[in-house]
Amino acid sequence: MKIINLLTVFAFLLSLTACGNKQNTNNNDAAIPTTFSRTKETQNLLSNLSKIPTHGFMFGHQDDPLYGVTWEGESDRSDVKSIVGDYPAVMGFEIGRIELGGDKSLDNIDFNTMRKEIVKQYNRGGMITISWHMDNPITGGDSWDVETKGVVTSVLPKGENHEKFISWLQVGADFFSSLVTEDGVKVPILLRPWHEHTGSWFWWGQDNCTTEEYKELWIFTYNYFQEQGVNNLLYAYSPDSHGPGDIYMERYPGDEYVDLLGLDIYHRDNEDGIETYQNKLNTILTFLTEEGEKRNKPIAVSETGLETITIANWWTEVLYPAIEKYPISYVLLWRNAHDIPNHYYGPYPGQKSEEDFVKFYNNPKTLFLNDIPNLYN
Ligand code: BMA
Repeated sequence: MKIINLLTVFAFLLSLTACGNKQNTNNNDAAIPTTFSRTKETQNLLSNLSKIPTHGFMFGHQDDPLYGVTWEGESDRSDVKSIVGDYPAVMGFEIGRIELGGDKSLDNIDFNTMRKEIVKQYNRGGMITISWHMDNPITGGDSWDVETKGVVTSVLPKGENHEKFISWLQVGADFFSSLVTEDGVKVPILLRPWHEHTGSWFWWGQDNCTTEEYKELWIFTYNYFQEQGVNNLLYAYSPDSHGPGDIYMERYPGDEYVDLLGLDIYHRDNEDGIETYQNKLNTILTFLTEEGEKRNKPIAVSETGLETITIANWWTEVLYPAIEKYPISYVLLWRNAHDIPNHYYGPYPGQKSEEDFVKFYNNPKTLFLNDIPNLYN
């Protein structure tokens, strides 16, 4: 554990609150259930997420315990841990293609293995977030298949694929409900449904549905999980980096359906793109800081990274200065693929930014697994 102020941790623990059911006060929409419930641990996670920025921000990595640049499926291994001796505080998992009912995700991960790793991360005291690149229910293509328009229309009530869509959501609901520890605790998950919708590369993206349809898609999904008793989910809204303000909020489904304001933003074009990346982070995180305060919601960089980390001091000179002044609860780096050459965003032993990552880790504001207070009490 790095040296963090123990008094602050103590104050943090004292300030934890537990909440039960919450009444929904919006009476205008008949589709909204009048009450919803969350497990105690899930509600505690939400309260604790808002308090994390007092200490710094959590470090997260997608698929961290499942594989790394040169390995796959080795128990307790992690590229991040290989370098700094500690796991990321946040681990992201991807359930794309679970809807088809098969054993493996679109990234070839067995869902039973994924379930085990999710429960393990919870037992370690870490946080879990899940993304879902759902296939295109009209064409059977993947979520990037946007040639056929009207996919969202087709899955909404009255659409020709509505029943199919419900059956797909149900597979997800069953998976979330199956994330249970040996002691019977349901593992809290921060779900990021219908992410990066301000771009148009997914069938639920900007040019592929209307604002009203997008909101309906979100609210339908939320209500469906509620109705199925999935009470271990928090919901992250995570647009891509298409401008702040109006663009970010245009399709926001409403405060009652969102728990965290996220941002998916990548550093592209290597050295040439440093300024663009940092400026965008600054602009959008300034906006999110205000919105988060106004709406009483935690904020986060829900996906980021520079593919192949071509800049040796990227962690301390590019990423850190662009995010450290904002009250983000976490930053999540995208995956270290083992089967796609050069598709990695986290460090690994021998990678050129390794030393700089150790510096980043040693900064008291970057919180890894051993640095975080209990998230679930
Ligand atoms: C993308 C890429 C793909 C992957 C998808 C879902 O950003 O990493 O290779 O299939 O995420 O994990």
